Amino acid sequence: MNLQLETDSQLEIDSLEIFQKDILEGLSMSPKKLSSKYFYDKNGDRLFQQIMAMPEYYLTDCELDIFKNKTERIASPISKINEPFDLIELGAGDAMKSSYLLKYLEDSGSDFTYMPIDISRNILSILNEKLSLEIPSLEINLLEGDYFDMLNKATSISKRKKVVMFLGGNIGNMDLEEARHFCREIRRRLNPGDLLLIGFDLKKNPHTILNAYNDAAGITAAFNLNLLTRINNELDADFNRDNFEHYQTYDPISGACRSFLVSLCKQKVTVKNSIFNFEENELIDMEISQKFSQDDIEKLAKDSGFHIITEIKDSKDWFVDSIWSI
Ligand code: AVI
Repeated sequence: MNLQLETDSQLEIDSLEIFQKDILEGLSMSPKKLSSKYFYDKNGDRLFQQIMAMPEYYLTDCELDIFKNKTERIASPISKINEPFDLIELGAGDAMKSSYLLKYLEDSGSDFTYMPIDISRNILSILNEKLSLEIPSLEINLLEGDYFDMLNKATSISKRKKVVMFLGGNIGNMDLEEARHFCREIRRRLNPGDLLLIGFDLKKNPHTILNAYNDAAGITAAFNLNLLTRINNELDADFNRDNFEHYQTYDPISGACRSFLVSLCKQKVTVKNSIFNFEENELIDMEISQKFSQDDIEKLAKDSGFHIITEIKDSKDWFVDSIWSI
């Protein structure tokens, strides 16, 4: 027990060091950049829950429509794996969408272990409790940590076939080069017969997309500004949130939906004894939420060594879950 606590606090120290290094490096870049992967502290998690419930934010409902109403189509290529397999979900959260697939596979007699990967121990224990009640016969192996560390662990634990899922349009929070690298890294860990299921938000009416990230209630703005508060709290910094404003763009040609914070005045900010100067109207690049065309998805699959075996869209054709094999 003590050993476990020591390991946990060492993990916290390590991740704080990485956080500090990334933030200081990002603020030294030109243009300044902060990674949206750091949006999700406790308050950020709460704000993201609010975003998912906003009328403008369609992504969650679209993918839920797929998992809830087209479960059989999602399950079809997975059910064809005629041997025991592991179903690994990257960033599983509370498995709200995947639970429909898990139930379907379990009810139809598939022999599999569900391996949710998440960095949040809290969310994994909530998920475990929820799934144990909803699908008591489901075999679950919780993997807490970084995606690739845990994927390595999963591939070393068992040599069974693998189905890897990456839902929610999270692939869009990487630029195209990072997404290619990410998919290639997954590819390296898979074998023939394994599958990868990725959720992509599709290019659509640009107003619909921009509204989803530029909501009237200002929750997305608060979600971005919360990272400044997190840096203040964890890295002894003195960002004044009132001196920054959220600015969102969408380029319908490239599909890049980007969020920035704009410095409203010339100002200095101290983070861990380093001073950063901001000009009036200087930007911090905060997040990309890339939108995809069918061609973009095909190119990404091909460039990272996969081919698409099936795709399932929601009833509005706004979001697609694409299933790939190698
Ligand atoms: C988690 N991710 C897919 C969200 C997105 O749509 O890019 C994060 C988000 N950022 C602002 N709103 C939602």
